[in-house]
Amino acid sequence: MLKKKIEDALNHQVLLEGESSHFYLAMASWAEVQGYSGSADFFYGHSDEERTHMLKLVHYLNERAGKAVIPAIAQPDTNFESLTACFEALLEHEVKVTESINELVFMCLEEKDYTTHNFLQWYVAEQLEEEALARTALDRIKLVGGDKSGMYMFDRDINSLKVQSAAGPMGQ
Ligand code: OFO
Repeated sequence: MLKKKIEDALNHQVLLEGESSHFYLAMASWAEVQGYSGSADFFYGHSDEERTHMLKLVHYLNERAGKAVIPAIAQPDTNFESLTACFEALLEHEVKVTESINELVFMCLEEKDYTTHNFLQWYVAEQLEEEALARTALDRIKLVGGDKSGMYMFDRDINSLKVQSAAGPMGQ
C-alpha cells in the first residue's frame, strides 16, 4: 500500500511525463512544418517514449493499491525560434524532470518506501541517458552554427546519434 505522500508525488510525476510527451510532440510538429524531417522523427519518437514513462507510473500506482490520476495537460509552447532552440528547451526540460525524479527518490528513502525506491531506479538511469543524449545533440547543432549544409546533415543524422555515458552505450 502506498503512502498518500508517495502516491501524490508519483501522480505529480505522471503529470510531468505527460507534459514532456506533449512538449516534444509540439517540437515534432514544428520541426515537421519547417522541413526538418529527421528532427521531427526524433521528437515524435521521444514524445512516444515519454508517454510510455507516464504509463509505467500509472500501472505502478494502480498495482500498489494507489490510484493514478490522469491529468489535464496544458498546451505547450508551439513556436520555436529555431531547431537549436528546440534542443535547448529539450535539455532544459530533461534537467527539470531529473530534479523531480531525484526528489522522489529522496522522499522514498525518507518514507522508507524501498519498493518505490527500487522501481524509480529505472527512471534514474533513463534520465542519465536522456540528458546525455540531449547534451550531445545540442553540442552538435551548436558546432554547425546555423550553416545550411551542416543543418541538413544534422537533421539527416540525428536519429543515428549514439551516446556513450557513464551508464554505458545507448542511442535513440
Ligand atoms: Fe521521461 O524521460 Fe524525459 O522527461
